[in-house]
Amino acid sequence: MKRSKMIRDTICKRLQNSKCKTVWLIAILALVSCQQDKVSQNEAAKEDGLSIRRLPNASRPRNVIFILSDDHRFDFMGFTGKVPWLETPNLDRMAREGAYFPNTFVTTSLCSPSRASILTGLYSHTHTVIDNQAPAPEELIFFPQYLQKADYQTSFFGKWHMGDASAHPRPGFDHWESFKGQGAYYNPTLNINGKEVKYEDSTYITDLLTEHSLKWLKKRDKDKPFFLYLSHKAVHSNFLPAKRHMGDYEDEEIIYPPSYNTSNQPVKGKRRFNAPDLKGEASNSKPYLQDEYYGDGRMPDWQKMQRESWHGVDYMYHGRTDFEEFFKRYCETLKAVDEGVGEILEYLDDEGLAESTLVIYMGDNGFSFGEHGLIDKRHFYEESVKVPFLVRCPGIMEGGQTIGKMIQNIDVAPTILEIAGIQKPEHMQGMSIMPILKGEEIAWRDRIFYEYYWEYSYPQTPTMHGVRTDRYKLIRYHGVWDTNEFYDLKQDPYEMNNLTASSEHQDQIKQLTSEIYDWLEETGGMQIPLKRTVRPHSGDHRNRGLY
Ligand SMILES: [Ca+2]
Repeated sequence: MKRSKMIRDTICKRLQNSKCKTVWLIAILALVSCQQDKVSQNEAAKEDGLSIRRLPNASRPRNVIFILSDDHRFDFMGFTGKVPWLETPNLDRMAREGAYFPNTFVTTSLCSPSRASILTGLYSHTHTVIDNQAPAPEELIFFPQYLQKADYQTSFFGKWHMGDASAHPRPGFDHWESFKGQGAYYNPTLNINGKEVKYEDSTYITDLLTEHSLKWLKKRDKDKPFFLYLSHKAVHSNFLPAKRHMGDYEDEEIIYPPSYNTSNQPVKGKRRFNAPDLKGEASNSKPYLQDEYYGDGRMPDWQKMQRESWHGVDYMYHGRTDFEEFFKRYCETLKAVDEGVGEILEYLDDEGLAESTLVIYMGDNGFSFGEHGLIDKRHFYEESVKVPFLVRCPGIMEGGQTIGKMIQNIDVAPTILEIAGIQKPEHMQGMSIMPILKGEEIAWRDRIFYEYYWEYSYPQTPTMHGVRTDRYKLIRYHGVWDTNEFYDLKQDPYEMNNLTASSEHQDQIKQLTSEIYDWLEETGGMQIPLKRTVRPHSGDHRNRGLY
């Protein structure tokens, strides 16, 4: 109903401006006559949604290559210096020749919801993909569908991961290569345009996807612009590097985040797994005692509980994984992704396509490596919600830029459509960053909003809504008896001093709370999309194996 209402509102809005009355009359008649017929209504909406409008004065449409990695956090790149020994020469090159956006946020830090937001330009409560299992609703329009209308040749390579069950081709792509769900690092099976192909002999997925992307680029119709969506499985756990990179970082030293060592009291009766001799900043701080660090107005209890679960350092993956091993394998797994980026940039150089091709490198969500004693994503802390975002297009922008503006995954679709000369469809909730890339002064958002919805399979992290300005962050939990969080990121970049009970910040907390509700009301988010449970409690050791 909500989705139908949104599409209806969009059509009504457009009616006021449209010059093409006949088309709109047909759209109205179609809409009125099938009010009771959901299928036909969706068809009408689809027809409406797919009529593109060209931007006035658009320059020649550029080619676009969008490279998405999985669970790559924003600061694990060589040039940021975060991990001193991590080398990513090709991502560094993108930053040097293009722009780096250190304040890029996802609207929901989870694979499928974020992927759906990238592809639709919509918040999770609007596209309703809120977990990693349920398939995307059929009426969603993916932005490459508009590109096809604009005569682009389009292709998809890699991880789709909206709905676990199928790798079949999705709308918007002339050429399709994908796999089911999470896929496999070694010897994968690809669905290539509807046909399954099995690879053997230690074929490594990252290399395979890069190789096939280049093959498609070489065979493309050179008279048409192209759009390539390369969606890596890497660097999702369980991390498996390419054989040539395995062990490269074995002897390096891990630097633990200051908030790693928040508790020395494991859950009663449970063996403590990762209790290392802490190094770096963490070694100077004593472990916080449970009673001093967690509880009312301090750190939320769910955080303490999660420390000792599938997604926490004290019982990670139910005790099957060692933290240091985990950290190093992640960094090694990233190397093949970086090499693939290099091969693609090299191809563009060799073919004289660098000037006319926009290349974006992005992650679908961030990842915690021990901050707050957590691993994984889902929550609204910085390392979970921020993703790498690099963009290069020498034809339209200066290189070597670091741009601090807050951008989001919902901005990808409007941006790519603009560079293709297509006006942003009115239902899209993101904004094109093209003016920013060109150095134009425009009005831009000064805060971002966040949402995450509790999952049956990983019940450690509660439903939450949040808002972040350039200095403050408010996190509000829903459906759980726990403390909210409020941080001054300037004073407290590691988010360890919860100010939710601070008297001097109460007015600000009230104001930001009100802004969260304004956002939800304005964007149709005042209800939680509910999905059928399709899996047992896989990530929950307290209810293991139960359905
Ligand atoms: Ca992910």
